[in-house]
Amino acid sequence: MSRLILNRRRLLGLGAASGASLILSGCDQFDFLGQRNDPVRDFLERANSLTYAAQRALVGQQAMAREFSESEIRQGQRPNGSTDPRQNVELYRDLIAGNWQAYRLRITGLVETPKEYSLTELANMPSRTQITRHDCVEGWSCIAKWTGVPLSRLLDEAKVKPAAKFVVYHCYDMMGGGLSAPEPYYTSSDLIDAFHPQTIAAYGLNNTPLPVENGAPIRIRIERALGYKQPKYVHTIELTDSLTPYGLGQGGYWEDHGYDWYGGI
Ligand SMILES: Nc1nc2c(c(=O)[nH]1)N[C@H]1C(S)=C(S)[C@@H](COP(=O)(O)O)O[C@H]1N2
Ligand SMILES: [Mo]
Repeated sequence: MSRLILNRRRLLGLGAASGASLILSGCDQFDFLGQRNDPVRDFLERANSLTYAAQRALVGQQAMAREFSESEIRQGQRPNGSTDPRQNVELYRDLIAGNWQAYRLRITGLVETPKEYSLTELANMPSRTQITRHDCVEGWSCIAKWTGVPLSRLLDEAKVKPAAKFVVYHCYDMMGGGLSAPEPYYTSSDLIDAFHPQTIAAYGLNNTPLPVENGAPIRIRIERALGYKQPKYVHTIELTDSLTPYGLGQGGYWEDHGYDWYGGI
């Protein structure tokens, strides 16, 4: 553990004095990294310089989001934001018309082996099912049951390159329009959240195939983050070392419009 701390301090460019608050004595001390409002975690986020190796080393230390029982599912998942990209995205309309045969989930960017998966391939991989609570910043929550492939598995198959620091989730649906130019929805996470055991590429909701209104055919669940960090209609997952090239550079559609990048609960 002391080597990890040293590495992190070096990565963050901290001198011995400025890093004083990061000097920790045991593994238990790392639990704070699972608490989203912790000032040290905030500091690490702002530093935005943890490498792949350093972020992976922290994955095991992460807290799990609370899981619920079947009886706590009170209603269907309330659709919000984009609910039907068929209306303005021809490609999406065609994919549905073709019964998703042509759909591929792509893993690209800073990976050794770019990958693409059909829905059938994803459905045949080991899956994870979890009942969690979705919290939207607009002031509502829903408990729902999500089924999908652990994202860590897909990322491991693609072999994330050491230079990667962020994962960008690209979606089919277009936001804005009217007076502003349409912008595709996207969001992003660090590698800690991407490799978290509850982070899944979900194709099932409450024992049915994921409906269009909730993000068919694939949405990513990042269970310890707010609703806008749960991208629907995902077609591409891109590993990168910088969020600057995407949208307005803040790491997501809502993030570009003022929401916090971290979006933790
Ligand atoms: N592609 C895409 N993903 C999105 C959105 C969106 O508009 N488009 N809205 C976000 C917001 S703000 C919320 S609360 C949830 C809503 O998911 P739901 O429709 O399944 O409830 O999706 C998030 N992911
Ligand atoms: Mo939301």
